[in-house]
Amino acid sequence: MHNQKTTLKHPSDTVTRVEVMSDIENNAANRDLRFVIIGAGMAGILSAIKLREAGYDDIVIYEKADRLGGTWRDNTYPGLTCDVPSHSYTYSFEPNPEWTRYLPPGQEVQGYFEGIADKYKVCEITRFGQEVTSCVFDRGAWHLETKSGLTDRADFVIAATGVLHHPSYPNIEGLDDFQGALFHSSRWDHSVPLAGKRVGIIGNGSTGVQIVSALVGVASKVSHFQRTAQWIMKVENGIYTDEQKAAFRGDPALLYRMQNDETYIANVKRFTDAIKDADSAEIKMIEAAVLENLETSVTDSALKEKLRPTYRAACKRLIYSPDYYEKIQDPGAELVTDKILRVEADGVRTADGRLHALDVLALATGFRADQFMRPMNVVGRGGIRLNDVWVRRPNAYLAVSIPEFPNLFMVNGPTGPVGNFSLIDIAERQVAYIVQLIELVRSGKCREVSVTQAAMDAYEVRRIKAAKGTIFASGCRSWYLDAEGVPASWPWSYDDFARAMSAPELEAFDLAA
Ligand code: NA7
Repeated sequence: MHNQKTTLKHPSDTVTRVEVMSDIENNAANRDLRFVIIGAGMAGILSAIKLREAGYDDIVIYEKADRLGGTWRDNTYPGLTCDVPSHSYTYSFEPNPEWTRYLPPGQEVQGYFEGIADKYKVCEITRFGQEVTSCVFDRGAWHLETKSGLTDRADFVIAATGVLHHPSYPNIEGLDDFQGALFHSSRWDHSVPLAGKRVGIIGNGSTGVQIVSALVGVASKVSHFQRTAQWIMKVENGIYTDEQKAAFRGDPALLYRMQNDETYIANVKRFTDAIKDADSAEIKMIEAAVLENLETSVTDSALKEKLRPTYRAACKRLIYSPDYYEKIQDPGAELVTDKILRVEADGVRTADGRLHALDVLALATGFRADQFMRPMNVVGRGGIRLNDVWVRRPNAYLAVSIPEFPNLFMVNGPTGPVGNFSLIDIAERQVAYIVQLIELVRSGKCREVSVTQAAMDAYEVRRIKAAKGTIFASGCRSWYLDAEGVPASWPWSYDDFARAMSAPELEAFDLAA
């Protein structure tokens, strides 16, 4: 091991990069590195597959639940649908000819991940029912402890703990007084009957909208409590016929084209370019399409006004729905926009004095998107605590690395791209980047790798400045915003992200011996 800093100038400096790679190939001495991956959702499964592919075999995944799947395991609410087209919501190396619809039902996505985990024998290296509570860096290694008291040591930790993972419960008076069934949308209680019942749903993000669409016609009455009108884009969710699926199965080139749909990719790029400019034609097009649909689909003028958003489209995450406007006009549905005063034994009392009598109340109130791997106690070099580092806002260099937390990387960590596109693609790029950083240790270039404080600070200054100019900061409340109202999502384009992830700029990293 040596102490010298590697001087790779830029990701496009291919000559130097080739040298790094051949160093790695020539140096097989350091292959007994141990890896802990935290979380067996989409990103954890991916990390395990890619680490093995890179030649590492001492890997364990700690998963707090008894099943893999992450968000697709936790969310089982009626109507659950991924808002990314199914063929784009796959690992690039595992296309799936069996998707039944343009936008996949949640259960199918869960099934997809279970199938991949089986194929790549991911469960064999997963310890289920093990919640990591503590992760402390000491004398060159990470020391982990789980809730049940299991301890472990690792050279590298990959936190694949998800973004929308910790339910956000609303601060509404009287929730405990409700005598009916009450649960968060991501903790749906399937033992509670819904047919013929009066169901209330608080929240109209993607989740609330999907639940309402699914329950109208099942419940005797659906009361949808809306605090802020949403931009809801009509997207038909067509089925793939047996003939189409057979064609996908029999023609890998066709399946590849489905997976890499040029129109969809172009739309994602246009969209991510547009978020940098609230006056872009793209955002105006989205607004025009949504408002036209509102105009033509909703007949009652009072309801139309209640549904009309008063801020810019894409400020909050855009909602896709084939039928929400139709469903909310059903005689069995009511959009309630009066402020919620409190929850009482029999239902929800609104500011107009009305009691909305309910048997079931679902809280589709979103997630605490600023938690990431917390509440885990994560302690880096010299006893530095992640909770203290993140006291103002969670952050990480390019969403991946934190100063003084060597050999710990995040997938879908803070400030990464989250938006109306596939997080799988984002995670694949991040994992490829992380594997390149790990290779620096395997090749003997260093023992510890983490971003320098200077690079982190410069990144944050640049990021926050850019973030304040994005559509996300154009005047709405959303889970994209941190406690100071600064958007936490990647503020640049998709291409910028792909470029940043193509190879680490080694000058930004502290490569310690
Ligand atoms: P979101 O998009 O965070 O939506 C949460 C919803 O809950 C939103 O409509 C909020 O209203 C509403 N909310 C939150 N707290 C309250 C209180 N106290 N009173 C009334 N209404 C409240 O969560 P989702 O689960 O729908 O979607 C999360 C992501 O999952 C989504 O973006 C996709 O990526 C998949 P607000 O708009 O803040 O007025």
